[in-house]
Amino acid sequence: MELFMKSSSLWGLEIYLFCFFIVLSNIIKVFASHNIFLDLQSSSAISVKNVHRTGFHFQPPKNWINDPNAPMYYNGVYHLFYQYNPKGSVWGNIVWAHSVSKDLINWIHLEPAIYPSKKFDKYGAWSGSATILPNNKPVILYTGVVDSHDSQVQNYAIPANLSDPFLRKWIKPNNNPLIVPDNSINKTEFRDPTTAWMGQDGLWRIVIGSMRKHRGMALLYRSRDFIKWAKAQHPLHSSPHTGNWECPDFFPVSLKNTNGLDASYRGKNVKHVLKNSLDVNRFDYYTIGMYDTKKDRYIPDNNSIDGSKGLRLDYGNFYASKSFYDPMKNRRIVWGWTNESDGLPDDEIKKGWAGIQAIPRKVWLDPSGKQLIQWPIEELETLRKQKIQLNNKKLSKGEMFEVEGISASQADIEVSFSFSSLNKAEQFDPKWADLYAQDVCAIKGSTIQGGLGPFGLATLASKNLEEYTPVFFRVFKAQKNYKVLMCSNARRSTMRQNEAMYKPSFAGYVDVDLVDMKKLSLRSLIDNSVVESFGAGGKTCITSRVYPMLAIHNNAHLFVFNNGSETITIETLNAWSMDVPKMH
Ligand SMILES: *[C@@H]1O[C@H](CO)[C@@H](O)[C@H](O)[C@H]1NC(C)=O
Ligand SMILES: *[C@@H]1O[C@H](CO)[C@@H](O)[C@H](O)[C@H]1NC(C)=O
Ligand SMILES: *[C@@H]1O[C@H](CO)[C@@H](O)[C@H](O)[C@H]1NC(C)=O
Ligand SMILES: *[C@@H]1O[C@H](CO)[C@@H](O)[C@H](O)[C@H]1NC(C)=O
Ligand SMILES: *[C@H]1O[C@@H](CO)[C@H](O)[C@@H](O)[C@@H]1NC(C)=O
Repeated sequence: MELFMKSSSLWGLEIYLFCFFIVLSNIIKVFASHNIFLDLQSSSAISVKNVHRTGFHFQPPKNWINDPNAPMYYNGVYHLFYQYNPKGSVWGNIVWAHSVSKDLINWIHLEPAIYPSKKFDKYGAWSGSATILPNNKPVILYTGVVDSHDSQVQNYAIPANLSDPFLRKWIKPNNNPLIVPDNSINKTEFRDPTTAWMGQDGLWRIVIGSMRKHRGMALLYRSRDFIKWAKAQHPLHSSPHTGNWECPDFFPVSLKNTNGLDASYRGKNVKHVLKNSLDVNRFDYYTIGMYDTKKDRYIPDNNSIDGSKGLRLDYGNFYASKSFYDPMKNRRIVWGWTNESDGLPDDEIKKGWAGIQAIPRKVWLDPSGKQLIQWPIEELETLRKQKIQLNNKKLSKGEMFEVEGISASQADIEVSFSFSSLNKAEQFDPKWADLYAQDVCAIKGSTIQGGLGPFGLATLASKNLEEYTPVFFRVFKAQKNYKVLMCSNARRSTMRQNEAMYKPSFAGYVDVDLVDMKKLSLRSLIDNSVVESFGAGGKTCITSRVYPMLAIHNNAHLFVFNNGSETITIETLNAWSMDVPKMH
């Protein structure tokens, strides 16, 4: 039930629970990546046309989707599998849907690759990852559910025909399951195997997400032949009070450049990243650290903390992410699931679809070594159409102007802001030190005028700002340094009256040194019901799902605003209408 605990006010919480139990008394549990509504999971879509359907984000023609699975590049083709309900638009009946692409933008949807059928996955085929074996043979590891109590095992699947360029058919050999939990493991919290990597000793290694008491853990397994797996004595890493670790992702990053590295890369000048999706609060957290290959343990750097005070891949709606190494362009790419937040399951049934994948992002280590950088893959730029550009425009306090000449409901906009001094930055209240950035954004929204900021974009806005989702910066002076808050605030995103509508003031801090460079950049991908934003070149990313009533299609507007007393200069602004890729 932790899902409901995030309602911003107690009053909202009561209403939420109230509606919930009236409308749907048969919610049986909150599990894995979803609520379960038994009577709805096979209600098929009434229709799929919907004003909030996205234009250029990945989604199938209809129905529910969640976690991205086993992304990979194989013989000229990118593959994306994902958790999918073929029968309806709430979670249920999960299979591995399969789509292929030459450019990660235009997609062909194929038949499901894996679906429950055998003893070892009869009750579910859940998330997993792909590994390309050295003989250029892909193999998928995934979690099978073996009984109605959600007991989990790990299985493998292989392509039926390696000459089929799309690898349409997958076989689940009869020597499955490969891994069953031993007595020390809670078999209902044992899932989401990673891509395997090979150590110097020639053994393959994977981690599997789990928990003991409330300690989240990445259980380590080793194998010589990919078939017989043995659990290592210690997890690769674990951390108390973090709850179950879903969808772990473990990969090396280069200290030298932005190139990606294969999971098995063993060289100098690398750090490692461990990402976990924390079931308790539904965000994707990561640490940066050192992989001690002798002890087979991962040790986060001292300034990189596990759990909900740590770094997030995205400070908004982004979960169950998974990365892969793309040998074609020598980069690492991360996919993440962005769920709906427009209310009750009834709304999803009316829409006929639920869930999208965020735009794939190239990911690499910041030169500071302290955090990752993420940036939309360059292929996205092929969808850019009409462009408008402007330079050197000043915005004084309270000023706002409209970005006209592009489609504001489906756009890519990049702005770089500068200012001449930090003197007007507001004081950072020491009481906020223990709050999440999101709570500070709730206190200091875009309508509360400030010193240096708030300034940024008002996206998916109605003409008179009855509705809008501001994405903005606000600079504070703290005791020792400046703190840069980046917000993507959905509080005023829709006029729709729906108590279950989730309208969080998502926010994160941006680790930049403004003393030397008095500049901040912002890029937002706006797509009907998504605002996916990248602050300071991808240091802080925030994705919001919003459901405007007025600011739709041609009635959506896009503004740049400044509500701080320090004058802001827009050094450059480039914005494009975005085309719709082929997805069928
Ligand atoms: C495997 O795929 C290739 C290429 O599509 C096809 O020509 C061949 O007939 C397939 N083999 C089988 C056994 O289906
Ligand atoms: C195993 O995990 C489930 C789900 O989190 C929990 O309800 C149960 O109490 C756990 N069992 C043990 C023995 O810890
Ligand atoms: C990190 O902290 C540990 C324990 O406090 C200490 O032994 C170690 O030297 C520190 N490492 C670095 C790189 O500061
Ligand atoms: C700026 O502040 C004013 C005054 O509170 C408010 O009316 C306006 O909506 C704010 N602008 C934005 C984009 O939030
Ligand atoms: C997405 O939906 C919102 C609103 O219902 C929930 O609060 C989130 O927990 C949920 N996110 C995930 C990853 O399930």
